[in-house]
Amino acid sequence: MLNHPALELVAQKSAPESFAPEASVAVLIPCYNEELTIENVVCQFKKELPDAHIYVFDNNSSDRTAEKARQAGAIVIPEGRQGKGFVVQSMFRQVDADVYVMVDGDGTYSAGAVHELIEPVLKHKADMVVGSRLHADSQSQFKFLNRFGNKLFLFVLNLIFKVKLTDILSGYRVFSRKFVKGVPLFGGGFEIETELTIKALGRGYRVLEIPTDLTGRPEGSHSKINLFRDGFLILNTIVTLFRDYKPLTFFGGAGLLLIFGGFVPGFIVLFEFIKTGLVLRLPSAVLAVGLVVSGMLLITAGLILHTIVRRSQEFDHQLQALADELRFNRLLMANTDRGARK
Ligand SMILES: Nc1nc2c(ncn2[C@@H]2O[C@H](COP(=O)(O)OP(=O)(O)O)[C@@H](O)[C@H]2O)c(=O)[nH]1
Ligand SMILES: [Mg+2]
Repeated sequence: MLNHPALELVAQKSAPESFAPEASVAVLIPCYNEELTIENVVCQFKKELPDAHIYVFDNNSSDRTAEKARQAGAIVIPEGRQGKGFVVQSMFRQVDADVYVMVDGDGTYSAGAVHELIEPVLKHKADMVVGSRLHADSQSQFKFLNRFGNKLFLFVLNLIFKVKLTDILSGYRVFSRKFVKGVPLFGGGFEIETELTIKALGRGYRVLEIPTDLTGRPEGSHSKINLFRDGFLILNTIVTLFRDYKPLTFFGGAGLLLIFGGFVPGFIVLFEFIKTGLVLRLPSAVLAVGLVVSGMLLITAGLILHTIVRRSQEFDHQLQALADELRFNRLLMANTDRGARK
């Protein structure tokens, strides 16, 4: 198990969750036209986790995905809004469990690895465990462009959020109930994994990566990801969440750039003025003032937003503490009831 030192920077959430001794596990499989593989995926997870409920969220598949999943013993739930992100939003809202396993329906992840991924959540050591396909200990079959795209986004995200993650786009994850019920998600498509990772970091949840292998899809099965459209959406999500979660760095950085940009024409005008006593380049003077004033405005916006984000984080923390207390009381009452009945 890999407990990444950088991830320990992530603030620990308050009171530990108290799962019942027999914690319920839900396996969530988002699916769009996966008739070739879904049966096998459901059967393998049933074998590994015989007590778990397996949910296949079928997103308007035009093939026999739903039928095959049902035959294999999964609970099939249809989702009308097309897109993996919308499906994940529905899964998180509709399914009730203590531990949630999310995995692709294309059979590219190993069901056998699920125990290693679940353990940290069961032992209250993590709120989100990510099966990392790009870790040095993983043996993953990636297409060249996919590997390149993954590494590029990884580099940008690690730089912005000052972490050392090894995979931000993995579809194999395990979540605690607190995470699933506490994180608001808005992404509709393949940007959902990026959103899950950034919001987990930004909101102080404990994130853990465990190396997992990725195998290729079988002959005739096709990935639904569109490199350019989805790549753009993922980048857009990183930038948007950077703005929302670190406004001072985002606006402050842009503001400083403008101010330094304004120094160039500003100094030229200033030196000429010192030498000749005249402002010979009026447009340069106006440009310099414009850039510096715009930069200062951006920094001010960053400072205001930073305070708002801090305050809302405090508010969020208090809400989480309240939710923890309610959950704890509910479990206590359930245990007392059980004891009284015995
Ligand atoms: N429900 C739903 N699932 C989707 C959609 N697009 C892809 N998926 C599923 O999401 C998982 C990951 O998609 P995949 O094409 O394997 O992406 P990749 O692993 O990045 O190549 C698979 O189980 C797909 O069936 C969609 O629009 N709706
Ligand atoms: Mg896949």
